[in-house]
Amino acid sequence: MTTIATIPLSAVRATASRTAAPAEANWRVADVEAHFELPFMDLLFLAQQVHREHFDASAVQLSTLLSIKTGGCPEDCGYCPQSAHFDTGVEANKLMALQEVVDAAQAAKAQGATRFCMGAAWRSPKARDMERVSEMVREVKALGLETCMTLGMLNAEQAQSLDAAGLDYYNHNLDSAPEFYRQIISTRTYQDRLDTLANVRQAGIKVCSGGIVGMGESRVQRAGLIAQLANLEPYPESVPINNLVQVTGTPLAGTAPLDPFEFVRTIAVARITMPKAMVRLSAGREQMDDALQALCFAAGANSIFYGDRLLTTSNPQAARDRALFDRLGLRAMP
Ligand code: SAM
Ligand code: DTB
Ligand code: SF4
Repeated sequence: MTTIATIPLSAVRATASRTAAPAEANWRVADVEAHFELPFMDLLFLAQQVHREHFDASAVQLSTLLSIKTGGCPEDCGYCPQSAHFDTGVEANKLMALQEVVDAAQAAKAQGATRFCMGAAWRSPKARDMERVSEMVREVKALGLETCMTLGMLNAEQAQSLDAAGLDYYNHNLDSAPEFYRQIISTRTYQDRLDTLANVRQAGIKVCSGGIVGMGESRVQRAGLIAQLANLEPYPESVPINNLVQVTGTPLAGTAPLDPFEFVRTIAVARITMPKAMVRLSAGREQMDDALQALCFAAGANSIFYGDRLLTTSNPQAARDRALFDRLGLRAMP
């Protein structure tokens, strides 16, 4: 078994103290896996140390999600209730009106969110969509909120126009290790995802990229996902770790659930390998009890989706989250 003495602590230290654009970022999958293999308490201790070097361990960033265009997506992502390939009962809607989006953002701000993430079930935005989503960015930003969008694949020009509109973050997940990816999605490649992330980075927008666990992947494949993210140069500013929300009708419904401690390990390893990133405890929180969420925060998660809906599935009520924060002495990050 790996012990705290045998893992490459020098690598952890080097990573913990580096700046945003590390020339030395080169996590081997085996080194990441060695962290997963640590005794649970040692892994949590390491993750806490790295977390406390860069953050107030009791401050958590609050992002609210809004689905601005739901369902009818041409992609076949095996986890997703919004794919037109699967019968999940999610209706296909058109792009939401600007005022509806602004109203939702205002409500999110009133609840205490600092970032507003707008998601569309597109393969990629069409030219006619770009002006409308850019307007949404400008108006939401004018409310004093950070803005994030997730609209599918972007080319360089689209990324530049979102940057010009003032977009702060673009979310585009790698989702899984490259070796596992083709079992989950056939309509776009891993390289397509990397190209979108490069276009976003090049345009000067901050990168939000993470993945989903609990899809039947192996531990090495979870390590493979984290290594891919950590080796991006620089690694993403924001890293959502989603636990698969199983939706009836999707091919992944019925997958054996992940051991909750393995989910916590994934958070800890993300924290250790991407020390300055916001690591978001993302989808799947509604299915977790308070004690498991507390362990995720202890492992270095410092961001959540806040508000009673994710995109099409439910998320804990804001009041439940506020009560949990009170019990744990957590504070919303300003
Ligand atoms: N269509 C865009 C795309 O795929 O890039 C943006 C929206 S898509 C729903 C955003 C992300 O949500 C996916 O990359 C995936 O990581 C996550 N997601 C979707 N369905 C999920 C589920 N059932 N459980 C957990 N995460 C999910
Ligand atoms: C991310 O990594 N998770 C969010 C956000 N980015 C867009 C989406 C979770 C979706 C969960 C399934 C649903 O509600 O449809
Ligand atoms: Fe479409 Fe995004 Fe869902 Fe894939 S994850 S089916 S691209 S909405």
